Amino acid sequence: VGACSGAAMDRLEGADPEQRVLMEEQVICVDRNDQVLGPDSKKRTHLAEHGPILHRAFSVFLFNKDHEMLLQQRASVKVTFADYWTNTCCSHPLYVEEELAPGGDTLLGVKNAAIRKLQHELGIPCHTFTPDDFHFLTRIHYRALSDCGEWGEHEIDYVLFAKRDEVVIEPQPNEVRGIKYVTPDQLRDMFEQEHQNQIKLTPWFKHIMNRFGFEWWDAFKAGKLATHLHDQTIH
Ligand code: DMA
Ligand code: MN
Repeated sequence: VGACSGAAMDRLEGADPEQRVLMEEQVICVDRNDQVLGPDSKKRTHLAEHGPILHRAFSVFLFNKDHEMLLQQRASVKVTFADYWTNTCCSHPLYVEEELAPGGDTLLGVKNAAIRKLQHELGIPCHTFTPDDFHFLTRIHYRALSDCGEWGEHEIDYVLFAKRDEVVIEPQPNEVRGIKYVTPDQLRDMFEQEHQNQIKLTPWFKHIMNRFGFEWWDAFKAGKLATHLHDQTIH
């Protein structure tokens, strides 16, 4: 009876109540060309046994006045990649007009979602940013399973860079366990620590950094990010 009972079928049994509710959010399913297919729940799309199902996501990289990058350690109650260190803020635009393509502008939808989640995860007031403050670099299509193999990611991830001299941050404990600003050398040290199994870094963050991130970071510091913006290729 056990394995077939309703409770045992519920993959979120024992999960944090807030995270359980968030698993009902309707994310945007897309095809390999990032064309919208329709809504589906965060829960269904992230189950490994479903693929996971390809959906739209974003990754924000926020820098301070010295061009240090803000990292977060994901909360222990996150269903996927709990306790991993990662870039400033990641999530999914939702299947609502403001985050799909307001006025036909998909990128504006993604940026609106970024503003919403910077407040939700890090307590950065929504009025801190306007959509124009986010620089869109490129889209990355990737798939990765989380530790236990039951959950995973399969996304077209919009990479956004932003810089603010001063920002009010109040990490929300249900989402974020810790934060820190790092220089490129400090981040390279963290890559080394993860190599020695001392810390965990999310697969998308490692991939973005190794493929493009360090180069973009240098360009941003030199005021030369413009040549890297709005890449139409989905990598
Ligand atoms: C999902 O991030 C998005 C990427 C780019 C991995 P997440 O698991 O932090 O989403 P959420 O904060 O909505 O749980
Ligand atoms: Mn996802």
